[in-house]
Amino acid sequence: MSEQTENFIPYVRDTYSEEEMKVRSQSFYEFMDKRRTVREFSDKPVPREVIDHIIMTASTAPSGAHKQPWTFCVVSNPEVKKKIREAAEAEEEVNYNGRMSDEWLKDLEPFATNEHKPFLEIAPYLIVVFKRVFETEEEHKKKNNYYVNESVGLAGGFLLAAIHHAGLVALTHTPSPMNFLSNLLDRPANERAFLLIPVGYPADNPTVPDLTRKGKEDVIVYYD
Ligand code: IYR
Repeated sequence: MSEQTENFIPYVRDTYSEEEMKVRSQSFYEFMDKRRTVREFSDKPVPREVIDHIIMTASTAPSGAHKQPWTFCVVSNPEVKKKIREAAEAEEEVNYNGRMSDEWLKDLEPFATNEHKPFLEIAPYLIVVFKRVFETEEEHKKKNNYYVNESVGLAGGFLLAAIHHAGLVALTHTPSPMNFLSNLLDRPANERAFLLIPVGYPADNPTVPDLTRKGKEDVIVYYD
């Protein structure tokens, strides 16, 4: 065996017939198509084990040179949630009153968002996804991570799919700027906040905007 393959192991996977693949791919699509961003949460507790499973699913995402350049901070402490809400609302207040363009504000109208973020205190868990822009193994010695945004974006997608699969809901929240999260959660200098994701059960009878998704003719271009 060549040197390169010495530390390779057999890849084991589940296999399906073409017919099974068609059924599985369609039913997974239909399942994922039911995912919606929800802004109204219940405060009903969620078992921590579920959160662990969801995050470990996110952490199976591919990453540049398998550096897994992510840290998931899970906030359930009411005082910390309150501080996060206050800091996010302070930033959003500025966003909605001058920092966002008129076009941007118009584009957001269908979602009825505003600077008030009660979900940051109501949802039982806030998952704060941090990207790790580098690693420090020894003092003053930086080790590179690669394709950090792509890698953490993929992990975020896996996270949302796992939340949906567990039967919970999430809101992909990107208060900006987000550096207040590093301070409030006392994160090290190599980490930058990437996404803030409240997770939990939806409130009773939640509503979501009446959206449609692009069809396959709009998102797929085949080159046969
Ligand atoms: N960060 C703001 C504004 C906002 C921006 C986009 I683009 C959205 O899809 C939704 C909201 C907020 O969280 O309200």
